[in-house]
Amino acid sequence: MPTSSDSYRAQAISRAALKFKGAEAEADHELGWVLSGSDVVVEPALAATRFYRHGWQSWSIAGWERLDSPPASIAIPGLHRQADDPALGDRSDHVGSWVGVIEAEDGSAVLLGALGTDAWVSAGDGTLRGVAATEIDWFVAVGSGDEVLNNYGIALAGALGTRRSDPGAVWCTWYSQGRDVDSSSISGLISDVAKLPFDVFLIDDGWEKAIGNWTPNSGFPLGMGPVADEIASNDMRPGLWLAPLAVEVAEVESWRGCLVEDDSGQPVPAGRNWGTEYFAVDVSNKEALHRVIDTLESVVAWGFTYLKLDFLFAGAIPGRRASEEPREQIYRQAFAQIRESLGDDVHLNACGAPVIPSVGVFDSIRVGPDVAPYWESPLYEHVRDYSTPGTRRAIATSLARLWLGGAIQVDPDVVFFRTQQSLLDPAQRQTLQDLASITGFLATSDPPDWLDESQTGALRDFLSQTSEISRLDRYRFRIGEREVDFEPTVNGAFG
Ligand code: 9PG
Repeated sequence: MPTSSDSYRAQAISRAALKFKGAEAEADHELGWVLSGSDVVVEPALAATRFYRHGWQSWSIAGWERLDSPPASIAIPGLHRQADDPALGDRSDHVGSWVGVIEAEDGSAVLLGALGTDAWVSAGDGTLRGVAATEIDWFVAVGSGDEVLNNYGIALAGALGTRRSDPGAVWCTWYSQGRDVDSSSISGLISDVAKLPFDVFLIDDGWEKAIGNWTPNSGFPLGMGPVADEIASNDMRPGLWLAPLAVEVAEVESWRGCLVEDDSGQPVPAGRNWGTEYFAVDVSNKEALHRVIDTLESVVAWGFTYLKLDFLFAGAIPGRRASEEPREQIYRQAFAQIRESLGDDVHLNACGAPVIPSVGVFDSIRVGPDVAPYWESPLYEHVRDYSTPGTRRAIATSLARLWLGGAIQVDPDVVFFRTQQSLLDPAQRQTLQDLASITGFLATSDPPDWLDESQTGALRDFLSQTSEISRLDRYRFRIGEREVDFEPTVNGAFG
């Protein structure tokens, strides 16, 4: 995917038309300017009408919102905590995590983005304000909205490092098997999937004893090692899902003293899933971090070298920890240490993860909520929980985060070819497949025996695609001979 977007470059406003306030220092950057400070303001002479909002973690909203209407918000307060940064839950202004862009009707835009962690950017009265927990560097750029975002991605890679790596084609159990996995069903799937050109066979949620107890349950009586061997002997890379920082109620006792707490010393609930409330491992606590590292090292020793690490935002929720350092800094340092222990050959895929703190440590990151074998859930109408699965919003969010590709491989989640157990129509399936082609991250969960001959053919073509891809504007792309327009998908996706 080209990251340059010369074909729709807007008039860049000049440095003279920008005012910087609150910065301790200012320097030139190849692609803009760098300010240092913990509370900085950029005042462009720009009649902005749109704000690029960037949500905190993989499942949070990302996209362009109109400045003259209130930002999309989560209707049920309790749901906010696993949908976006809990610290921003009561904000009603236009605010996003780490980065914000304001854009005028003619396409001219100004970006303010953190080159560090623990930071927010808000828009008000034609200005951008960045607030951070400590003094950090901020990147400022002018140009078209998409151009400044791409440049921010490049600047981020420079500041935080990049480990962008494409894992090849991934077959994942989740979107067809759910948690219903065991060694015999997996065995059948391995031999079927191996007949197609997949590189990674990923066992998602369902193999573990409990969230917080990362040992195999009774569905895997011989343990996970033999399963990894079976995957490897079928010429695929063994992949495993874990939520290493989440702890369900029944496991809290075993993690006593190792969890993020509130001011009264009680573990802070990070969210609700698996029919239980779950809590968060304090990775600034040495004992806790070592326990997480031991778990991940055992998994690698079993033979799994592609790890989908999920519900990672739990590691960065607000609360009391062993260290008083800012929470995202703690998260980032912990994963730097985890990376160091596991080595460079293990592919770490981040999911439900605070985005910018994951850059430079993870190889790839989920950039939207879960897809689902339906376009939009009827429940969504009432609940407005943007983190809930649904293909339309997954596409809209991932598309709005393509610029991250300059710093980390983006993962838009799996695509569907099946019609069995799916409500997606052909055009919806194609739109999802097109987005995956653009990101280069190719994954599915369709069991080969759910596909008819033509669907299998389409999956094969998808996995061996070589089409030239170029971006025409914010929503339109050319894929080979076809022109693809995501605007109808994105428009109203968060309404
Ligand atoms: C396994 C799944 C899959 C999936 C992940 C994650 O409540 N929530 O907001 C919520 C969001 C996503 C989610 C589960 C719950 O799915 O994204 O790919 O691995 O966990 O349990």
